Amino acid sequence: MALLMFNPPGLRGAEGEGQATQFPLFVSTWPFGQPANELARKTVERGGSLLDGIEAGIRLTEADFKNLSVGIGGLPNRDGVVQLDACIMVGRGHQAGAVAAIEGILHPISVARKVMEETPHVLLVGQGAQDFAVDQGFSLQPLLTATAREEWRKWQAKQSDPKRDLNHDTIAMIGLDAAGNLAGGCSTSGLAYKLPGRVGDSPLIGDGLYVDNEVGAAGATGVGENVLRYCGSFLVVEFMRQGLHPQAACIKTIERIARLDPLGVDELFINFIAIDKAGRFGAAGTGEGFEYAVTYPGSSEVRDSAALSSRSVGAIGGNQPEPRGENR
Ligand code: SD4
Repeated sequence: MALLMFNPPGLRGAEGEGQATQFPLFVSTWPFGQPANELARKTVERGGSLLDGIEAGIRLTEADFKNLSVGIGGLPNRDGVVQLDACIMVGRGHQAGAVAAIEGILHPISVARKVMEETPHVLLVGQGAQDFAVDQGFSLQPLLTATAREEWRKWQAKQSDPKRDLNHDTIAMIGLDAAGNLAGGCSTSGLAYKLPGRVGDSPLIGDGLYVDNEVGAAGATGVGENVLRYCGSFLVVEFMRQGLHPQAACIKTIERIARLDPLGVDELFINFIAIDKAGRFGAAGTGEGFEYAVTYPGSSEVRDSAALSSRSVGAIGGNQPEPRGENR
């Protein structure tokens, strides 16, 4: 397998750039993570906790109907129903909450937080998740926008595979406060036109998100099937535990997955962000074009991630029937 091409910003990051000098630090996926980060930072500056910041930032993205892959406006499943996935995690106490395939609730990230704080459980799914949300005072509302319905109708007319190339817009956000505590959250409508009930990496602890208060935090975006078969975010954190810079840990995780997976690096379509306890940060994707947002007092910017393949971000993935190529 032909490994690997790195773009220069990625290499520079891996060699030591990417260090917050003030806190809180928030890092999230994609350029739309920047306003989410900035709201998160303001929330903490106004006296909120790190988790309050993560929740507030992700809620901003969930409420943006122009984002076709998170919250309202998210593209629906095969049957035209928007099913959302989210999780939240705090390093201190190693607590987590999540919801998957929840319908009719605008802010799954806040329901995930309620699961963490109000129940002895970690993950609620489907009808049970919705019933819990309603019990907690969340109101039900339609999430399928006219634009998303139109896209779904076009897809129905084509009867193509679940769409995996358009909406790489999941938000994963990770943060570090001045006391050295970490937290994170992740929210998505998942792959467009997925089978009803399909759950990706995003709400699964260790896959779409992982926070370890001794080491760091990581989050993922891309084709969930290619992350959750490898415990992707957990692996990033474990590589940081071994001493790697967050960006090098993201790169090494993708190399590991690309080595094992029949799809190979060009067709995995996965991306990771990471921060460590010292405030260093980085990101890597299989293809070119994955950007991430980094915000801390005095600085807020969108950065290029390292890329391991010259293919652009796009997607198709999942379990493959037969290994292809050498050593697979
Ligand atoms: C999923 N990882 O459900 C999500 C989709 C995504 O950018 O991240 N899109 O597989």
